[in-house]
Amino acid sequence: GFDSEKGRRGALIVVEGLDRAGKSSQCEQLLHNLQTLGHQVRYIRFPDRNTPIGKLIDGYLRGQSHLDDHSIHLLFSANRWEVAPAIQELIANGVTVIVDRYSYSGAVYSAAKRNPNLSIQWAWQPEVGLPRPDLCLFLSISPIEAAKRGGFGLERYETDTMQKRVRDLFQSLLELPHNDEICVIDAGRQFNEVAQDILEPVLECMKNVDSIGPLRR
Ligand code: DGP
Ligand code: NA
Ligand code: NA
Repeated sequence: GFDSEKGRRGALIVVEGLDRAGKSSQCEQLLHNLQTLGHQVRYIRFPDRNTPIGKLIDGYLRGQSHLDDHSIHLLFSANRWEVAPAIQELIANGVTVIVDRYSYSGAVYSAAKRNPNLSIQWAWQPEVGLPRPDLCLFLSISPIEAAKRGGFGLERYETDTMQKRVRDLFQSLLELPHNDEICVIDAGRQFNEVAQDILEPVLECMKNVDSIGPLRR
């Protein structure tokens, strides 16, 4: 890494967005770009389907099991909590961590079910105390552009109704005044343009990291 990075912690960079916004490909590209610049960096994604909790989530998403809305919600959150100590350690050791989906997806996808006993406020509570991202990049894509990218897969949330609700809920989160660490990226453009628009705020953020705090209410 750079001499100037010695002793500095890594940054926690979250990438969020709708299904088909290109999150995973852009995360891989960002990983590559940062490594090429000599930074220490890791890429992780949620849900992490490889842990015992992740396997329950995977079965649910594929429609192989049915779980109460609260129950699956808490499993998604537990899946983040089980990885949280490793994230803290990487960051403390100067490694920047790129995270593909995090607490915003957690709150929004569950609230989109419109279960009257599962508000977005309720959904946010189990996230409180997780490592707080230094920067959240929200990859925004219009429904028209999303439709051009081809049909949905077979997983549980990949329906027009669900995606429309998710879009509206993400939008309402973006409008909250304290969410100033969120950077909206127009992901409907050429891949390389989007990648460049992601890299700039990430490098800026990495220059300015300070002590990491917990997620707030
Ligand atoms: P992905 O592997 O990124 O395509 O995510 C799988 C699906 O799970 C996707 O439709 C978004 C959804 N999802 C991701 N995280 C959460 C979460 O914490 N809670 C809920 N309810 N859904 C989530
Ligand atoms: Na997906
Ligand atoms: Na993805």
